[in-house]
Amino acid sequence: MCRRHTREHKLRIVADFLQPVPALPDAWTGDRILREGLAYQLGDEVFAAAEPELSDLGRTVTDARVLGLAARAEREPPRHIPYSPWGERVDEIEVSDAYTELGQMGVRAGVTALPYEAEPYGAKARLVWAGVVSLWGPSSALYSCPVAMTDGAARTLVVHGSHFEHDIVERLTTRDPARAWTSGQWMTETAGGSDVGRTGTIARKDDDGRWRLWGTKWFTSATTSEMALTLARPEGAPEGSRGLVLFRVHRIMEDGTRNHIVVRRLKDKLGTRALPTAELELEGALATPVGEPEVGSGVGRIATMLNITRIHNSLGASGALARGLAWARAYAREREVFGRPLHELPAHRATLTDLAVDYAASLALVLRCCELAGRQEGDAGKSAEAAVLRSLTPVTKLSTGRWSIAGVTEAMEAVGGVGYCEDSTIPTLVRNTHVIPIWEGTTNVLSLDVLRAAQKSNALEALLDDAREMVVGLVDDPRSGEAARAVLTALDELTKRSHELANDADRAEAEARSLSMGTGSTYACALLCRQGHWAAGRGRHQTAAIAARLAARGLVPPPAPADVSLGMSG
Ligand code: MFK
Repeated sequence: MCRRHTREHKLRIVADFLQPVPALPDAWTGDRILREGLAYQLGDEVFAAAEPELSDLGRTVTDARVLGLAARAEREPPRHIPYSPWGERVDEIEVSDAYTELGQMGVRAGVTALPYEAEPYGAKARLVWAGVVSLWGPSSALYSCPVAMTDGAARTLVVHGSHFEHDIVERLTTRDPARAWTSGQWMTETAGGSDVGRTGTIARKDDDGRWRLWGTKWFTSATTSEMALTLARPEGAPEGSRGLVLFRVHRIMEDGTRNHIVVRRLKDKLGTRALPTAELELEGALATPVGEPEVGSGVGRIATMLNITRIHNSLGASGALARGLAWARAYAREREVFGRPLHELPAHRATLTDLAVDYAASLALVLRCCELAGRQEGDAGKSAEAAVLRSLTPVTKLSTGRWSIAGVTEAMEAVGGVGYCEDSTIPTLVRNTHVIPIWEGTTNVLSLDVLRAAQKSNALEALLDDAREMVVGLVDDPRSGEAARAVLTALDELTKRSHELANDADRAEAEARSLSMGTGSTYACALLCRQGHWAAGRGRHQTAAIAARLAARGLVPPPAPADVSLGMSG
């Protein structure tokens, strides 16, 4: 081959291997599902008031600078510095300044403040906040984790704490990054991860009346936080959750000295790598009970925190789906295969449609949680709504968690080989999403929580009734009618199953997951039917079509296997 031909050949190979560059769109204007969901929930007036800040944030979170910060935060994992150069035990944890900057950006945007601000959104602040977190979260390199726990801690102190903690709540909910604190949530121990009743940390009261904690916390995320809420068992208190009390612990004391907390090591995790997660030894750490230290009140009080962090977790799931879908769409617009643009190929269009359905269903569930939570927080909520929220929170967390794993994996496949390569950043999205069903209670633990809520306060019945009310008037609607009828059939099936399980505890546990997943899909479909009907009145028909597709996929999974021993046999 002559030299000229060799050069042309090389150039052609380079050109063949060049991929067109997909650009993530503006996260607000590029996301019709989020815009319509918020418009529906907020109403015209509040939506118009909130849109400028949402639109500014949406533009920023996918610009090159912020995406660059997120990528750098992931590349620069936290570092544990156990000792000072002079041998003093310091247990400092260094995080990437890119990670810190992403957090400051969130704090300014109100990711911890908005739900605590009475003006200008009132009881709808939690919904506007959901919009802000939906935009910022997927670009935050998991700074969304400390934000979740900070919000949960603030709410817990508001509900169960004393007026002495007012200044702390102000620190946790400020928009000023220079004053802002974050909080951890130290629940997990080696024996008690899901089974928190097995918590081994002991609380002892000193002669001077101060409480000190002794024990090991095995998986503590955001370990650079100024404070944390944690459970401990006062000496002599009974075994199990009946003996636990909730405490507030500060990493650094008011006089600037370190509390008695040793960092054993940082965790080497599959994902969430920008986020410091550590094993901690509490060696007489000074702590303050949250509220009166009534023995046995701990789990009930930390549940206030869990119910908030589970909403954050669900926003993490829907945000991951949004980001995965945005990547898949951006790529499909650029890529040509088999002589046609990828986005025109029917098989690919069908796949992306189902991805959009999962995202819309996730977002509908979590926005409904925020609507109800906002009214409860503003004391405007009715008690029937409290029951709906009680079971909707675990149902939303577990459903969106499962959907997000499947969805981001599908998005990676949609981007093909490039999506499998680290420098595309899509593997980071996939890895980070894998924590979503694990922390804040696994799918099965949350399914058992749905049973607990059903048994203690008829909360599952309240949720199913709520869905029925949403769709009963829509059965003859030309666009939403068929999906509405499917919802009613699914509700009958779920009600029948839950009644059958009432007297068989073992069977109820085996069935809890399918019952909960079925409730998630059915309730989401009811919400989308209702929103789809509203949107159709404004000339937009996509949401009714999404509800129809969700219903056509089947709302209630088959019951658990009759013989549950197969998984463990042979
Ligand atoms: C993108 C952002 C992501 C967010 C990141 C956050 C990172 C955080 C990292 C972590 O900390 S992960 C660790 C999370 N750990 C868990 O989620 C624990 C999982 N286990 C459970 O959820 C168990 O269901 C639970 C420990 C709550 C139950 O334990 P028990 O000992 O079986 O409790 P029990 O006796 O059933 O309930 C005790 C009380 O709490 C009861 O009230 P009473 O005392 O009035 O009877 C329950 O009704 C109440 N309770 C339990 N769960 C509740 C609740 N109340 C309201 N809501 C709930 N969810």
